[in-house]
Amino acid sequence: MTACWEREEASPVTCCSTPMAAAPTSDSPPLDAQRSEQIETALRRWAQFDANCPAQLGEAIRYSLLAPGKRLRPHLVLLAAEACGGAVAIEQALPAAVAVEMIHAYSLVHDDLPAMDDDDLRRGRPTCHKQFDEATAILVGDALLTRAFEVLAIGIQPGERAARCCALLAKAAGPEALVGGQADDLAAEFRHIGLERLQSIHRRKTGALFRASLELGAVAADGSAEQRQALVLFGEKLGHAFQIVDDLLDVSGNEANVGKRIGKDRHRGKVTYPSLLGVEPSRQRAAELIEEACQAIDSFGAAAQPLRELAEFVGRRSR
Ligand code: GRG
Repeated sequence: MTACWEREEASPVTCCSTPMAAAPTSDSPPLDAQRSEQIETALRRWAQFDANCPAQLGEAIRYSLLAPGKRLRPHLVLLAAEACGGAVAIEQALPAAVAVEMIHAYSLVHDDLPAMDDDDLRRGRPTCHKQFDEATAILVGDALLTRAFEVLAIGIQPGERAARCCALLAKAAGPEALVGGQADDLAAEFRHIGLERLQSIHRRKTGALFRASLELGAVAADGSAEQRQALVLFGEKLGHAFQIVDDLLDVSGNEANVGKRIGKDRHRGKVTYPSLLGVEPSRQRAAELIEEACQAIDSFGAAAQPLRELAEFVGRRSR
């Protein structure tokens, strides 16, 4: 079977039981320009600090946070909120979109440090520690991590909903998820691990933030328990597919497109989906996961169409 996102890009596709007008290109996520602008404006706003923040630290925070990432996670937050509560819910969820991008940006800055993945290129630019210095990059990560919770605590209303958002994002970013996944990923370098271990690492290192993005949107929009569960399942499947595609891009992606060094997984002795399963079976698995993700949100009907289109982009992305 040919997966929805493997079909001819130019031809109209029917995928995840709902027809789409035309597939966007593999380079550009199918994102609403107005919503993208809302996200950028909110990120810029929350990346302003008073005079107590040293000028160079503020500059380095903005350098990393406002760099041209795809903003998949903040869009997922807003699309989940919209699916639950319509257009009015987008405004309510905006602080959660900012918070999750801050956690993501912090994790990239720290991952790039010499003690971790030791990278010099990120989002098509020198990594934070190359552009500034190592101590600054560590502090940028610290600042983004803490600022994310300030944004949620102040920005999400009412307070009880803000507390739920803080708790779920803390869990996703903590030792049982993002941090633990990263620790196990580093420990697995130059060691053979099986598929189950690989999936456990990526469920925590990559998947947890995807899952949290969808759940944050549902909670910020006060969605029902059924809506939240469906979106969480969508997030889990999508996060899994995203990581498989990320591994595939590390084998065959274009460095200029991807904006980071290619071939690093092999260089660092990392077991990946293509190294364990092979390239074609990995592609097939990613396609199945995208289909399953779309099925998980069937009950939303047309309200979740933008989420389905974003899922398909994740399957076909080239950056
Ligand atoms: C330092 C606690 C800690 C965790 C680091 C981010 C991370 C965990 C590792 C980065 C290595 C890596 C390739 C992870 C795979 C998934 C991933 C996070 C890819 C980058 O996400 P994109 O493509 O990035 O959404 P942009 O730049 O578009 O936002």
